[in-house]
Amino acid sequence: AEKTAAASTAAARQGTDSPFDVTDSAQLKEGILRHLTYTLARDLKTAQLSDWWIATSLAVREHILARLIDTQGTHNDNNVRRLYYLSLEYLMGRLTESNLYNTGLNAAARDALAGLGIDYHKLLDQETDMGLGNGGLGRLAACFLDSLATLDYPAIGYGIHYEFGLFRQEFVNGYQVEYPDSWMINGTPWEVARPENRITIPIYGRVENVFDDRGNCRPRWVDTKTIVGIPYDIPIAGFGTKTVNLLRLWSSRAASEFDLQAFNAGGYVEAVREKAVMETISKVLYPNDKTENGKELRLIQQYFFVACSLRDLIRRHFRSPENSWDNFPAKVAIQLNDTHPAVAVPELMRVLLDDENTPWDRAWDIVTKVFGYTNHTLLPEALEKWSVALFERILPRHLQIIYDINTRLMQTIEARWPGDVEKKRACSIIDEQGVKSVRMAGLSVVASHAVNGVAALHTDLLKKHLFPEYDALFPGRFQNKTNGITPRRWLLDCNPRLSALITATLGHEKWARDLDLLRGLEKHAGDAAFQKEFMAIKHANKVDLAGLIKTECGVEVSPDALFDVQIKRLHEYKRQHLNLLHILALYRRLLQNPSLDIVPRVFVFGAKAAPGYDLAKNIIRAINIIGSHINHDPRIGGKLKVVFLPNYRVSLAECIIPAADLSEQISTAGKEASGTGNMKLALNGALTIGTLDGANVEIKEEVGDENIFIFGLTVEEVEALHAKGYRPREYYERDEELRAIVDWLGSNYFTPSENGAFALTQRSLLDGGDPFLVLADFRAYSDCHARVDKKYRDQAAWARSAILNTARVGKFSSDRTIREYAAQIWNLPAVKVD
Ligand code: B1N
Repeated sequence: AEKTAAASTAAARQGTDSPFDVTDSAQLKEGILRHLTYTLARDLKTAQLSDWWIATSLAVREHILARLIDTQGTHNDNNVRRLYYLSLEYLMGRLTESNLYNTGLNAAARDALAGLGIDYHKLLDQETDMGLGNGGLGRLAACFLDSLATLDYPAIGYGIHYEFGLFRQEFVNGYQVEYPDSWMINGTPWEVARPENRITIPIYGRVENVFDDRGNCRPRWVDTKTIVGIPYDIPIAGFGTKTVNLLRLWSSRAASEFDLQAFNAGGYVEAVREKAVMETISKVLYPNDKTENGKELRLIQQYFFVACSLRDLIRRHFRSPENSWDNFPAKVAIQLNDTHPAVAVPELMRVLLDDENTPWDRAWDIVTKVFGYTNHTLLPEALEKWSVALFERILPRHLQIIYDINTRLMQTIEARWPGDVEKKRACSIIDEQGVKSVRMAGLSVVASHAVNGVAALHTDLLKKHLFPEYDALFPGRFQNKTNGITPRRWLLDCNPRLSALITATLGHEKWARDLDLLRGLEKHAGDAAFQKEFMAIKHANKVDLAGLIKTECGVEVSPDALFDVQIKRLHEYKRQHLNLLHILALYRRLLQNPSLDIVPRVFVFGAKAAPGYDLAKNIIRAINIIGSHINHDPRIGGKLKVVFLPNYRVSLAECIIPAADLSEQISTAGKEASGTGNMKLALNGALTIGTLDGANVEIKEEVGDENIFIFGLTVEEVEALHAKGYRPREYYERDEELRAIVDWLGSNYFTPSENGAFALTQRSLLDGGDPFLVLADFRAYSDCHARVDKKYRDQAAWARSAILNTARVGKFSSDRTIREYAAQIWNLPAVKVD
């Protein structure tokens, strides 16, 4: 996107305010050239754009690393309390642009590059997304890191340095095809390897009972194999502050001693094979969003990064001579991002009990003081369970400890509800039904002093349906922390035109650190001139997106049409197929009445399906094939276009979101824990069409009923319908149009040479029982879209609502979310770095 003059001025102003030690573009230019020559060994004539990207990143990195050293020095010298965020996923996206904005060096970099004859946007486009996450959960972790640094909270993120992030998606004949994501192929200028901080951890083996010098029988974990973790550090620079925190990602290696042993035994080939197995651990991110498959490698990944991280943070703690286990809970807060890192609980217990000889009660007291747990979903298929047999083979000592935790838990339950077997069954960490397994959610709740949901509705349902017994047992432990998004990446960086208008209108750019200040735009919402400017910016963003659609999909779309956007993982509960049914209905209405007057629409989809999720993949194919059919039908005069942008990812979201008119948030009520795309789209002036689900409920409260399109069954109505017995065929038979389009979908009309191409999707709606109530909500959804259509024709009314969306969603800044975690869960003071 071309930057407007106003945006450049704003950027220039930021440049002068930079808290970093770079003063001007000349200094930056010198750094870029120095790295090009002395780091990359390139001369100006042969340097490729990717070389310039690396050189530019390294030139900026110097200043960030200087601040990183200052920040860590301040934190260490003052022995501050720190947050350690454990997450199996970090969906960082590109780093260069956000680092330029956060350091205030973007204007200087733009100038420096212009002086070198390099196109700034093309240079930034060289960067492959750091896509080490599946979706909302991983992106939330990335937004949290940005807010933690911006608000000067001492924090370290820990995770895995996956060699391959989430797969790259292409479409072939409408089918999703997956390719490995070689995100490091162009280089990784933002990370620093720290082999000197490597950590060695045991795995497998067995537990032996040995007698200590007092005759006590003590368990000892023996005959283990060894994994080495090498940390890679990524600096996290706050916006408009000197704080630079750390994201530390572990890469797995084999231990060299191990090689040698096997080698001496004559097993050279065997040793090399084992080495490869160890290096497999950090190879690839599991691409499943919400289906746990119980794979051994996944449990090893979880244990590997958690064990390395705990040893690392314990080492940090004991680096200060005044520290001991006594003040460990005063200095350490650990947050579990879902149950994926929950092995941290038995691992910290093991360290305390076995390595440190701590008595059980004291060890448990320390554990329950440091851990907090965030739950991100109620979907039963996402709740992690590990078979006891698998757990025992990989982590025999940890399994014993889990049993010991459970025995004490059962005693607590017995004391509270004497003789109540049902309560014991509900609360037990060991699931005895079917294959005996360890329930990681139960383990996480019991071991944490705070458990939180990610939106008000989700937290209520968590207490009411998932954990009612735990809620009764541990009053006050459950809290809500409504998700948020960083306003830096999701407005300032991705939408420079709108950012410039906001800055010019408010007269300052403080809004990027205090998003509630956007309320200052409210008074301009009814102003015709302001509305025109706001809509002109939306239009310009749509022109840009139309260009991208043309290159990516080969489809011509008009920026004057309504851009109707659904971007998120493909999942049955998110109901992309409800959107598809509406598209089919509009198409059919147009075929039956070609002069039908509807607002021209461009339907934009972006979504990856888990590789083994057949229904999700079938829905993708249906949208692709039906979309292409509609796009090529001359009878409808271009009134409908359907595009599915391939390889949806953070950097693509940054192009789509500023150009969206309408935001589709249409999950079955009660199923989407929060959603965060809903927040990003509203912030950029899209109106939401959505159900009363997740954070939509709170978005409605903020923007007001007139500025959002709410439809469909509520949670209570969904529960009642299921209770009385839901029969999708009743809706199908009662509604002529619905019946026609569902039949149409099941016919071979769109795939004349192929029968039953979309049978999977069609069947899920009828014989499959339509578990997510697509047919029940269809009519309300379709009627709601008629209201959207009507409003869009009144451009002044639409503009007013769009402006009010931007003005009123300040609550959804991740800065607010992080302040709440810091105050109510982590008890974490901010620390200014001078
Ligand atoms: O976490 C996001 C929420 O905004 C979304 O509503 C929620 O769906 C998402 C297993 C998950 N919940 N659970 C997962 C991801 C990977 C995996 O292996 C589960 N993701 C969410 C942020 O709170």
